[in-house]
Amino acid sequence: PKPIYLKDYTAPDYRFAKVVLDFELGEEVTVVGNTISVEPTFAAGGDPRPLFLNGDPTVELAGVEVNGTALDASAYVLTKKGLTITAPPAAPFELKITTKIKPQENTELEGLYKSSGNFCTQCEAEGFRRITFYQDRPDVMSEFTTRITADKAKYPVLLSNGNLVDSGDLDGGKHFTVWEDPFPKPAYLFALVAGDLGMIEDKFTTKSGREVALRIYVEEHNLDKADWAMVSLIKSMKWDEDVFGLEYDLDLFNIVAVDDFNMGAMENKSLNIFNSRLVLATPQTATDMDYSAIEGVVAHEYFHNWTGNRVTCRDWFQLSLKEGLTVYRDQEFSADMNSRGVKRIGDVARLRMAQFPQDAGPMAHPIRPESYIKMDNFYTVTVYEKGAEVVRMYETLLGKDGFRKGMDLYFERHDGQAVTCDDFLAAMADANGADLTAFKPWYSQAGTPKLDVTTEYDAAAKTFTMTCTQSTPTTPGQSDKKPVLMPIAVGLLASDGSDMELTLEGEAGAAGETTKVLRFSEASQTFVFTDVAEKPVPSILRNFSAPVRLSTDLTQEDLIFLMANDSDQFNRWEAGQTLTRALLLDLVEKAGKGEELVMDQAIVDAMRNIVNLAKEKGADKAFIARAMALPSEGELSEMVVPADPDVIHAARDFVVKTLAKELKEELLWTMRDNTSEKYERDGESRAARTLKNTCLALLSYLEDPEIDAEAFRRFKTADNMTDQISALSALSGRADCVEREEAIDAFYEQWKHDPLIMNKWLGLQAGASLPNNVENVKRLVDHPAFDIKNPNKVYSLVGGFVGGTPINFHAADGSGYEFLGDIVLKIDKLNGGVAARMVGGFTRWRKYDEKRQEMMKAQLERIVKTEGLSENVFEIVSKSLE
Ligand code: DPP
Ligand code: ZN
Repeated sequence: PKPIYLKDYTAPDYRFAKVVLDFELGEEVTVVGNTISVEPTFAAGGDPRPLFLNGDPTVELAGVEVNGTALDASAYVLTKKGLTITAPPAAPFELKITTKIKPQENTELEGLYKSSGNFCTQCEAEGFRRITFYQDRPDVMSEFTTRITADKAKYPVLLSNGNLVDSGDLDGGKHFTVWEDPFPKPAYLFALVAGDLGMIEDKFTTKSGREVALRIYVEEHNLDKADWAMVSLIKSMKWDEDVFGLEYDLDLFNIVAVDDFNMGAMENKSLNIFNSRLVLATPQTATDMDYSAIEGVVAHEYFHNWTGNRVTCRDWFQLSLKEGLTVYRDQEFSADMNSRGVKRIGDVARLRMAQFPQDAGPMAHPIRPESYIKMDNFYTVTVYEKGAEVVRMYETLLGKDGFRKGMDLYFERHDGQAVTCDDFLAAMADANGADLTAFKPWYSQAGTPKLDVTTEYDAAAKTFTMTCTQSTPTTPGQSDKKPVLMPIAVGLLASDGSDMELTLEGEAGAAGETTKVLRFSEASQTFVFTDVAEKPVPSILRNFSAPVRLSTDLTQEDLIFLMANDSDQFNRWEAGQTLTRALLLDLVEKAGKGEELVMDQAIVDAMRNIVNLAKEKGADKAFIARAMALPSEGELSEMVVPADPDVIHAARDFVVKTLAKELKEELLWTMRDNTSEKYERDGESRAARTLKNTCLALLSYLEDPEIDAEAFRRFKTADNMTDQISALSALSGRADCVEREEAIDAFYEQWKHDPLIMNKWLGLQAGASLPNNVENVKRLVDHPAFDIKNPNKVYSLVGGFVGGTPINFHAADGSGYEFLGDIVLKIDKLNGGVAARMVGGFTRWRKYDEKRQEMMKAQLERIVKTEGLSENVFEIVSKSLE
């Protein structure tokens, strides 16, 4: 397979003004008519230019006509990759392609496929070419009309993008609908659904008075589970008007939930298709985390209507233009709907856990990648989450109003266009008269920048000096890195814990400013604060103002002080993380040498203070729960070379157990004090629930039969999924827990009819730190609750195992590696995209000791040599071996 390069981009020679699709849906064969109004974009005269249409081996070509006349086979060339019309007419013409496809055999779940007996589509990034031959590239935008014909009894609901303009019954028990989408769009936003579905309906009136019908389609038996998605949709529509002035632009907005879906959801114009796990929720079946995810993703896909659909990407290298921006928008939405600080902490924790490792490994790529073999492999945490951080930095640098001005100009300039990340940067810069040249490397450089800050207080001059140094580590194919403009938000704390007013040397200070954003753009730079009355404790990188690895000269004492006093909630959490991370790394080193482990009392005390905050009136319990969570084994393994998962596990386990022992009384008290009689879903109740379950999780480390018995009681009496799964989790992590099996079996019996809950059941067992857990996981592969064709099941069981406790995936005998190697090859035969995500477990093989390296590498080599491997897996594996 050959890579495609950004530097090779050229604009298309042909424009597609209009497309009329005609689907004849069948059980054996589906026939697709595709009539395109083609217009050359080059000047008349000269040699004819070939028209290349992407295709796929699963699509059978049944006819090609130009202006109503069938083309002779000598006038086109058909290959596995597509169809080339060698010498099309020089003037606008009508091209008609007829294809035959078999959606019922489509296990890749890209293009048109079947899920639970219904037809649905997924076309991003390159799925449309699995339906018909087309210029399947986002800079070809077209007006679509779609006619769908199908059996009426089996498929009473027939949907596509835009407005319903015609429908009716046909002979032979069939019926049809015709849909027209007035907004030109790339093929990746095309969607079709045909099925037997129930629907809930609501409406929203936009601020300029358009009445929009909102419909959510689900399988009939799930009709009671769609309300939260509807509430989330309505809140999103309102928020986008209030915050960005962006209104919805059609009279109908549909969401359809399907069980078999590679991604989370898809923003097809006016017909969003969702993985059912991001739509369906009742308190009994979904956790608080599921509710938040639904809220965030419904918003995300809705927000794409402007950032993605109205303004789309010129080419797939620009993916972050829509994804980074839309993730930023959904993060802000969720922050406004919930607790802002806690949301930020969660997002940064995720960035660190998933994106930093990617940026440090063989798959490291800039948020605007330079090449790909399979675009599906670049729907990454880097493009999404780091991309969102980059968008957030504009906001931090330009201010909220400046950012809004930039957004307004972006839409003013580019509505209806397919554009690039450079266009976005230009709109931000031009709207604010700002020079953002030094910001550009964020788009082109991979790797997480390192930021070092040292400080000095001069008591006589009353100055506080910060010296900042930056460097970005070498990443594959990129050794020469430039310094990059990053905003560093800083506060200075006085000895009473209050924020000082800040004046920066050479700058007029705004009165009362207590957080300053430093514009740091050189390799090294010094910033001086003046009129600093006493030696401050600096709070650096407030709200995580840049996605970097920060190191400072803060002492343990400073960190404990910040934990207690920082007005920036993110940095209060961060101080605790920095403190415990240092302790854990120290213990990892000691454990590695076989030395005795001793707990630092200062940290026990600091943790005790955090737990005790829960007693205060108005305590932010969601924050407390967050602050109680220690850096994960995965995060720690990123910081140790070579990483020994057993040693890291032992050190972290020691710390958690010691904390549980030392704080047992406080934890028990807090758990019970936050246990409510009855389930409620308001923010306060959710926060109390999180805190209670965090306490329970810690207490379960005590291996105390009384606590196990209490967890079991909680498991049996829970009136909601959050509590039930938390109690089950507390019971299922240890082999010696007597209630373990009983609880796992009872949960299965209770919920085996619900595939989404079975995902939780599989995931929980897969990630457990039981000795030799790989054997359990192998048994579960053969369990009726598992289905290798369903992405959610694979993500839960295989993903849960690989991403769960590292001691099992990285078991010293290589059994975890062998399991992953075997199952990746099986999945790859069905769905290359899903297999590629799973094989990612091997990408960081160089981080481990020699023996593990050898075993992981052997798996990678075995996989890459396999005949018939998908391009998806080939790309990830070959890059890992480079
Ligand atoms: N549907 C995916 C998302 O919204 C890809 N666009 O991120
Ligand atoms: Zn998206």
